[in-house]
This record gives sequence, C-alpha cells and structure tokens, in this order.
Amino acid sequence: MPTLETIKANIRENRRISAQEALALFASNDLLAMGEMAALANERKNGKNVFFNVNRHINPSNICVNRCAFCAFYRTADQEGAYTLTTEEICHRAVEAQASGATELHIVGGLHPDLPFPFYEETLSALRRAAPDLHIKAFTAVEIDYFSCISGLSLEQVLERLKAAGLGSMPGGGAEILVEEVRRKICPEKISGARWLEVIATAHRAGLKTNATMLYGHLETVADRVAHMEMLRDLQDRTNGFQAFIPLAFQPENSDLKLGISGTSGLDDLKTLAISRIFLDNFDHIKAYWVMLGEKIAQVSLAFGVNDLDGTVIEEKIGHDAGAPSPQSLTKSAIIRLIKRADKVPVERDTLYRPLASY
Ligand code: V47
Repeated sequence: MPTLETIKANIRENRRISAQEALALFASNDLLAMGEMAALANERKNGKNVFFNVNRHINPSNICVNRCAFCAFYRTADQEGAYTLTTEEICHRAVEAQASGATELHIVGGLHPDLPFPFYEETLSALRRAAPDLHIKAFTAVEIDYFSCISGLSLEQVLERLKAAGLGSMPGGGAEILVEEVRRKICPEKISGARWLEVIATAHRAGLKTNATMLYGHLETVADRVAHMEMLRDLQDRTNGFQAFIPLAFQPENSDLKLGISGTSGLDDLKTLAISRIFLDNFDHIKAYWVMLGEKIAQVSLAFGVNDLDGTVIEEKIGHDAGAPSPQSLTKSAIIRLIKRADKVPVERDTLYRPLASY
C-alpha cells in the first residue's frame, strides 16, 4: 500500500497519482493531510478564486422509463405526481431567470415515453427566442442516447440538430457509477457506463463541453469510485472536453435504495471531493453541489480542493424529492458571502468558465 508521504511527494512534484494511490487515500482518515494535498493541487490551477454561477434549473418532466432504484424524482406516466411542462411553461421560467440576472439554464428531465425528438428541438428554439442571453446547458448523455433511439438518428446527428437549435453545452448527470456491476443494481435499465462514455466522447468531438458527475454513498465501494474516476481521467486525456467533476452525495429518502442506507457523512464528502481533486489532474474544476452537500460542507470543501459552487439553482427537484434538507435556492449574495467567509475570492463565471465579475 503506498504511503501518504509518497503520495504527498507526488502532489508536490505535480505527478499524476495512480489508482492504487487513490485507494490508499480512501483507506486513510487523515482528512487534513488530504485537504492539504487537494488544496495545493487546486491552488496551482485556480489560486484563491472560487467560481460560482447564476443559473436556473428546469426539469421539464419527471416521467421516465428508466426507473432507477436511487431516484425519488421519476414517476411513471400514470402515477400521481407525474408532470410534463409545456414549452410555454419552460420559456416562462427562462424569461424570469434572464430578468433576474441568470446566465445559464440547466435543463434535464426524464426519458419520456411519448414526447418525440422534435419537441426537444422546438423547445430549445423557443428558449433561444424567449431568452436569447441565456446559455443552455441541457440533456445528460442518457437523454442524448434516448433521443437517438426514438428518432432513429445517429448520436452525431442528434447533437448537431440540438446545437443548431441552441444547445450550448451538456451537464454531467447520468454517470452514476460507471462500473457495470454497480449499474446492474442501482440503474439496470439505464445505458451502460461504456455507452455513457461513448455519448460524451461524441459530444466532445462535436465541440460541446460537458461535465461529469459521480453518485456516491449508496452500494458502491471505494474501488468503484476510483474505477469511475479513472475512466473519466482516461477520456479526458483523449478529448479534453470535460469542464467540471461533480461528486453527488446520495440522498436516501423515498427511493427504492432507501432501506439500510443512510446519507453520506461529512468526512466521506470532504474526502471524496479532496481525492477527486488530487486524482483528476486533467480536470480544471471540482464543483461542490450544495444542494446535495448542504451549505456548510460545501463551504468547508473550499479548503479541500473545491473551486466551483453551483449555483443559484432557484428550483431543485431531484435532490429534494429524495429528502435533501438544503434550501431550494441560494441568492447570489448568499453565495458570495459563503465564499468570502471561507477566505476565498468569489468569481462569477459563465457556463464556459469565462469570468464575469470578481467580488
Ligand atoms: O444523474 C438522482 C443524481 C443527477 C439522486 O453538470 C441523485 O453542472 C443524490 O447531474 N441523491 C442529476 N443524487 C443532477 C446532476 C447535476 C447537478 C448539478 C450540476 C450538474 C452539472 C449536474 O442527480 C442524476 C443522479 O446521478 N441523483 N437521484 C439522489 N437520490
């Protein structure tokens, strides 16, 4: 087993750490040592700056044919609570967001059994007209694969058509844990990990930036987490299309995975964020998603390698349907205060990480 001392020396000398070394970090509870290494790796890339953005999340529908065991958000079409927003309702939310100073829409939904592919194209075009200043970050790799299935178009054709309609980039959802054995248990109907990577690689080739997430704190082992991050690191070496890595802490209420699983611990959250910063040397940004972490862990994570906070959000369903105790939304001034009190410099960014203002 590699020692923390040899791993520290690697970080100091800016050398990539191995999967075995990442496993040794997970086996240790020396949180402060990991924080120190992650902070060094982060400061080299980002100094004292912490990015945040002013965005609005929209989930057009919760009807989904995938029925993942960890998900408390989805409904079947005939189930109570199932909803689908109209294009007008989606645009109304976008216009509100633009008027309140947002720069990004983050749009993800379920795999709807009836809506045809042109619905999504038309919605993007309508959004372009209704709120032309907003960058549209939309559709996980899982949705893009589904669009290809329901339309008979290739991945390349789907992505080109969505780009033409206004798609600016893609979020990192649907990755869960990319290891097949875990997917069989938590999301057996979902596309494979290999297919997720293939869709993302295709998006990167089409010139779309994406993020990558990792859902942790359920049935996976730490070896699964490291294998997941290694697949992402390998792909990033080939495409350089990922912007941020976002570990998502599993929220255990109201899903089929609830039994016997409690939420993640603060120690695990901070370790996972720090190790991701250390291991993913080719990712510029590690994002804390305060919705799943809570504001306080998200703030403390800024001393553990994190350099990005998402965001104002406004309306969040996926984590809150699963019992997340965090608020629905943070104001821009609350985010700025949170970052300043962590002794960092808040930098508002656009979706492509261009700085807009520093506070
Ligand atoms: O893919 C579902 C996760 C994801 C639960 O790219 C859950 O900027 C915790 O991907 N507990 C969607 N997580 C959210 C997402 C995201 C969020 C913020 C920023 C970005 C980005 C992407 O939420 C799903 C799934 O992995 N999820 N259920 C749950 N019970």
